[in-house]
Amino acid sequence: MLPSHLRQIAERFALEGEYLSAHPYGEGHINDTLRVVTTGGQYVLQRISTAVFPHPEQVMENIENVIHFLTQSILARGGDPLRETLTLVPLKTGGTFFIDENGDAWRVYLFVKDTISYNLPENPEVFRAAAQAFGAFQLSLSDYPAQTLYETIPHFHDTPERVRQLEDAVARDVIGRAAGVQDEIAFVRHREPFTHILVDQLQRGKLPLRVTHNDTKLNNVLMDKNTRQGICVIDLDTVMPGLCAYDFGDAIRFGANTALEDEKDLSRVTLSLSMFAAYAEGYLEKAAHILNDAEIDSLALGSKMMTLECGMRFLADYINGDTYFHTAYPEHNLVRARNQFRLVEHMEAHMDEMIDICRSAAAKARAQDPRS
Ligand code: ADP
Ligand code: GN1
Ligand code: MG
Repeated sequence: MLPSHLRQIAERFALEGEYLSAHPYGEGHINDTLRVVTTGGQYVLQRISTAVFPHPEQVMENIENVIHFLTQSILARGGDPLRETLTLVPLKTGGTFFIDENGDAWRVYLFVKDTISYNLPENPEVFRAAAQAFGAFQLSLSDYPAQTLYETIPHFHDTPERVRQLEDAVARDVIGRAAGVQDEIAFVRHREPFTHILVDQLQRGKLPLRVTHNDTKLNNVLMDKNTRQGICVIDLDTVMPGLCAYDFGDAIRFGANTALEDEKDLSRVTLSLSMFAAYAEGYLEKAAHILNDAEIDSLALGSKMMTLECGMRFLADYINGDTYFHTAYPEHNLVRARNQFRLVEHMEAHMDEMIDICRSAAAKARAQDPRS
């Protein structure tokens, strides 16, 4: 439930002009997002979910520092930071967020105008443009001191830990839903050994820890309305140390699915290899020069890993009584989980092709100058 005094909340921030309106905006599953219009401009007002992010002050400190770092690199290349990264609007009393009487945190960003965010890429070119934006984001943050970032959600993409969380949900079975989802639980248990592959390679030093976004779904990049280029990577709450396979994989999970992630008709859920190739080419065009060969081969595995992991997170949330993701109806999380598991099966059938596509795209990108 949104509070009725949105105007008072918005007016605590240094907005230009007089407050006119605030309306729910976007399709995010975690925060509450509102578009605020004043006589002087437009803003995004967000309530950060403190159930998801128990330390909003750490989330905000990460974001302030990452935005500052990105701003320097955007200015160095002659870009426009007001359009190419998020801009926090301070409180009139200073600081970038406040905690309300319920313990919820609020913040305001400038609204990046003349942009669109997609929930399904309308063609491979849109997806390639998103990939270039996320690849450039990865590249820009490659010199960021990763150890200075807070882990805003510990073990966020630690997939074996996500299996344990699912098993814990099944064991507690708080609202008696586990009996009805035995096939889905078995699907995950059968793949438990696979969930260790990336974290093992990280532990053995084959895959380096990088600063990653960790939530690279298509609607977390704003595209220019006219040029359809990806201009601004948003939703920076989960920027923290991670693997490039997480960022690549999560983007594929969402955007190379031929259906929305909550499509009920599973016959519509397949992996689009042309979307996959467009994303691999766009991402690697920007990032191939900083990735090692093991990382290139981890991208296809990461796609399956993120899809399986997201499916088990939806399933665990369904069993837990829908306490984490926003849902629109009682079976919503189960529908999402089944959808993700179907996509996993398609990825398993095409894994060799996915790996080959990434290798070819990396070879092509490495033969070119990354600045061209
Ligand atoms: P969530 O964590 O809930 O996904 P987001 O930060 O991704 O929240 O915001 C939800 C949606 O709001 C985005 O997908 C995007 O469409 C829109 N949005 C967020 N920030 C901005 C912004 N600064 N300018 C324009 N649109 C934005
Ligand atoms: C959430 O915040 P949003 O809607 O961009 C979630 C992601 C999931 C995604 C599934 C902090 O992303 O991890 O992959 O839903 N974000 C968080 O759609 O848990
Ligand atoms: Mg989002």
